[in-house]
Amino acid sequence: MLYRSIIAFALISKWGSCYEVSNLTFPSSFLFGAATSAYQIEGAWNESGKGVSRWDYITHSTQIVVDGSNGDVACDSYHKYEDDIAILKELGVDYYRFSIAWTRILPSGLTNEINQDGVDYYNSLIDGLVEAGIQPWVTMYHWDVPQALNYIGDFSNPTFVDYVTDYADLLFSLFGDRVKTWITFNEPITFCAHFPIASAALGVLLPVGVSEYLCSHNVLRAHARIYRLYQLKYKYSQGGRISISLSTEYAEPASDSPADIEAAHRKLLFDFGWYAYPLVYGNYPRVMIDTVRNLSSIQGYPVSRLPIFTLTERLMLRGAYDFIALNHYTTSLTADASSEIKEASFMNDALVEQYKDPTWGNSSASWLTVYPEGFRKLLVHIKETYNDPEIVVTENGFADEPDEFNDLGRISYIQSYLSELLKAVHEDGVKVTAYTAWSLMDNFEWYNGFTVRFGLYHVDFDSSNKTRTPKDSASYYRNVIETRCLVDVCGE
Ligand code: PNW
Repeated sequence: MLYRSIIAFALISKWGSCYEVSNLTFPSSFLFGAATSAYQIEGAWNESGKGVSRWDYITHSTQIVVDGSNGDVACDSYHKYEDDIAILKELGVDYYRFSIAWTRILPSGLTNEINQDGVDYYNSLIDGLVEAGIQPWVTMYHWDVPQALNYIGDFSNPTFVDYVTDYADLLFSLFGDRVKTWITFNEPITFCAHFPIASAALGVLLPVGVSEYLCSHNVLRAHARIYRLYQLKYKYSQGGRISISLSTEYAEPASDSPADIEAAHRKLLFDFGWYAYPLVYGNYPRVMIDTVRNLSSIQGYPVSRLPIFTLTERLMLRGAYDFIALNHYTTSLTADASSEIKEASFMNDALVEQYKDPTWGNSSASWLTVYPEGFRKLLVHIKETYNDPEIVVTENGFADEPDEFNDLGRISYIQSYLSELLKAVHEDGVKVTAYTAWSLMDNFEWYNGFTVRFGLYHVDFDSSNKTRTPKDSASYYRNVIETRCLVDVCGE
């Protein structure tokens, strides 16, 4: 009780005004989890037969990570996974969402050579979780493409669809007896539409405006293949469920003008609908097809830069999900910018201008501003646009500075975002069934290296033990899971 009052007081003093937290409760069937990904935590980058991934290569051969760091050791979870299971138990989560490093199972990316040490590692982790009463939720691909496949163009190369389907088939056969929730890909918008810009720093000049769409097209084709493969070969005996984690910001109209309202809606269809529409309706959103076709023609391309699905692909895609998996962190104000045509790129094609509201709270990551109301609005948008699906939040979290143990910003973020989730469930009837905190512990934050932290647990990267210590947010989250309530006392 004392602890709760301290938090409430601290929030008031830090932000001046206090967000009113809901006193609704989480249904008993609602699941709570925490997430990580392989490259961000495992370390052991070249141990026990592991092959080289894109991220091993990027961090070793460029200056692109702000602090010059890499994931060579990170949290050393390859050796310390038992510590990870211990803190998951301490948190009381229902499940752990982690990813499998493709190159730890298949060093070259192809199934000609299976690395038994890698298989043993994930078996130990999965068995340990099951023994602890924690469901293993597995992401197959969280950005660490085998470098050998990166050389042949990764998702831009349609052959990639075959390779990743073979990899998925192997994962189902190895782990599907115990893994019942699968995520094929983590955030294609990030690795298809944001990485081409990063690739420029590597000297790889992808055809921007084309490559984002090609990549996503092949990711969707691969996802559908993997989903159908599971249905035919494994679903009956294993009984699991599959989705693809889609990251999206909420697009809040910058003004009440019809043009801005339409622009914000268009942006949601470009960001989330790009993937959700094919899965729910079997094709890209109409506005995307029309806009990219028109722009392509004005820009002198012979055909639309947005590829076309075959009829078979559309049939395979439609319904290829068992729930909607949503990664959500933040919101941007969105204004119409259709009067000016810029150079071809996915980012420009939505014909919007986006920026942040200065009244929103900040985090240590410039892109992550705090606007919990946007979360509820996004959930309602998904319910209304995509046939009232089951929604599983596969990531949500807050960035702060290294070594903040008294992490009030994170507590406030989790509290307010979960509060909006509760309102969406109880007042708007959105079927959200699970929430995943990003991240279980501090880890390698991609281009931000170790300068920005997302963990509920602190990791002492200077110690050889990589000691995990709960931050105050871990205690808060544990309390929420235990009481199913965000405040001192909840109503019915
Ligand atoms: C996710 N955005 O990436 C990733 O899945 C994680 O690996 C990562 O550590 C985490 O979020 C925190 O960054 C995102 O710009 C990157 O909205 C950018 C955005 C969202 C998610």
